[in-house]
Amino acid sequence: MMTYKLYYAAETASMGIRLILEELGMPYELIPSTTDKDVQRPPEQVLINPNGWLPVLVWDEGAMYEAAAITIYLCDRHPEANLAPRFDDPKRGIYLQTLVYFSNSVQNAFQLGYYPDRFANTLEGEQSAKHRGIRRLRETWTVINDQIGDNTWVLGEQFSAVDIYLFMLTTWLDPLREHPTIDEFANVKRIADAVSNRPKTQAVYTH
Ligand SMILES: N[C@@H](CCC(=O)N[C@@H](CS)C(=O)NCC(=O)O)C(=O)O
Repeated sequence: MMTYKLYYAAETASMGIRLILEELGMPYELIPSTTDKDVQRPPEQVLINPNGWLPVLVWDEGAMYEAAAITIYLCDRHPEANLAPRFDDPKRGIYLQTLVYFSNSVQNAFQLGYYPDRFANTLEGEQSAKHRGIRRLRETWTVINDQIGDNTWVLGEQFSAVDIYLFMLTTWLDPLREHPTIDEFANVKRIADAVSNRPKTQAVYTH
C-alpha cells in the first residue's frame, strides 16, 4: 500500500491533514518541518511549495500544497472512508463551499493576526491589520455558526472532513491574542467537542 509523506509541524494546518489521513486509515510518514521564519525548511518542501508554508503532501506520483485542496483530494481518492459527499450528492456543494470559505476567509482572518506584515506596509498598519483580524474572526465564525444551526455535523447527519477542518481551525483560537473564544459560537463548539472526542483526534492532538 502506498504511504503518503506529510511535511509537518505541530499546531499547524498539517495537523488537520494528519487527522484526515488517520480517519481515512491511510499509512503516512511525517517529515519534520517548521514555521519559524529564521529556520530553513527541508529543500524538497520548498521545491514543491515555494511559499515555504505547511502542509505539503507527497505521494507516489505527485505532490501538492493548500490544506483545503489536499483535504478534497485525499477524500476523493479514498471514497470508501466516506469522509466527503460524492460528486452526485446534493451536499457536495455545501461541502466544497465550506472548505473553501474556511481556507480563504477564516484562515485569512487568522493570518491577519499571525502575519500582519503581509497585509500592511508600516508598523502602524500592522497593528491595524491585527485588530481587523480579530474582528474578522468574529465575523467569519458567526457566519459558520449560523450556517451550522441545529445540525449534528456541518453537513447535517453525515460526519465529514469539513468537521475535522473546523476542529483544526478552532484549536487556533487563542485568548492571549484577544481572539473571540469558542464559547461565543455554540454550534461550532458542539461540533468541535464531538470531533475532539474521537479516538483519532485524541491520538493526533495529544501527541
Ligand atoms: N493557504 C495555506 C496556508 C498555509 C499556512 O499559512 N501555513 C502556516 C502554518 S498553519 C505556515 O506554514 N506558516 C509559515 C510561513 O508562512 O512561513 C493552506 O491552507 O495550506
